[in-house]
Amino acid sequence: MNTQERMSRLLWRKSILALAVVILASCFGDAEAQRIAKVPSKRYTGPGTTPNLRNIVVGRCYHYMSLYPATGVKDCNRIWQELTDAVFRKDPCNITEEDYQKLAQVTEQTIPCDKSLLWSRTNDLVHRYTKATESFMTLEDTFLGFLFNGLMWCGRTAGPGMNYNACPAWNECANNSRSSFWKMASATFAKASCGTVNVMLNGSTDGAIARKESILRTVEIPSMNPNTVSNVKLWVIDDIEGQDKNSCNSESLLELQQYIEEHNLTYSCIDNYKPVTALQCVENPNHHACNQCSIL
Ligand code: AVW
Repeated sequence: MNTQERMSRLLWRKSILALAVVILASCFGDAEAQRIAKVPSKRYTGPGTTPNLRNIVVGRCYHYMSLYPATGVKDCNRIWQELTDAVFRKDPCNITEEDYQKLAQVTEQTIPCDKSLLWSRTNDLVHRYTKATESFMTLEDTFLGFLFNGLMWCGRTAGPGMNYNACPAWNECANNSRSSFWKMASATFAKASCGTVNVMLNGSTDGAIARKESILRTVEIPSMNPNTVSNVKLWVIDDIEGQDKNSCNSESLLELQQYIEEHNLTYSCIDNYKPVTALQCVENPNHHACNQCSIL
């Protein structure tokens, strides 16, 4: 066999070997891909990530700064980046409040004393009230709350990006991407609150005035600083058409008072705070409770 023949045989062997390697690799690659595809992706019961989430969050960020210049200049793209860093490539049932700490830092805001308005079981009324008066601020009126209010999001373990098909519902797992976020945001707001902190409660609901597992009880009251919060003032508001099931001297309120005082905070309570009753009367002007003589 001459040199040329030996060279061509060597080349032929190398080509066969390379081909075998390619075929084997693609077989194993396919097998791996099929194995992954066969693992059933976990189904969550909540809706998936809100479509166009990035545009909504970044748009709200610029909108808030234009509405409230006192917010200062925030880096809206960095805020999006911190959200994705908190949830991308992670199990949506294993996201903690700590995962959102950087997001909390880049959205930091000074909360004016005496302006915080917390709430429990009054979601609709409290926000109608702060829109109408602008004299108080709920969590959803703060920069962080405004950015994410009403939105849904979760990542996926398979790679970067959001899961647009389904996300865990609020109670589906303890540390889910949505509930951990709102706990972190509520704690941040309560810690930053000072002076009198107001709380709007619903005097017409059955059962406890604030659920045992409510964010108000489990996160906000324990997060307030007794050195900077001078008073926790509860407003117990009855539905205009509803019954007066709870008032400041009800057992449920006295129990909440004790809980507040156990956290070294000072308590006060007012039934049917008139500015809120007046707002209820805008929509029910003929109701007997809206008679000028009864609200004045
Ligand atoms: P709430 P909180 N499923 O009226 O004190 C779905 O009792 O808790 O008031 N969503 C839930 C669930 C649940 N089981 N539990 C709570 N939520 C969410 C931040 C949901 O978005 C503010 F600063 C529901 O509308 C207030 O001071 C909301 O929690 C305080 O937390 C209200 O439940 C209100 O939370």
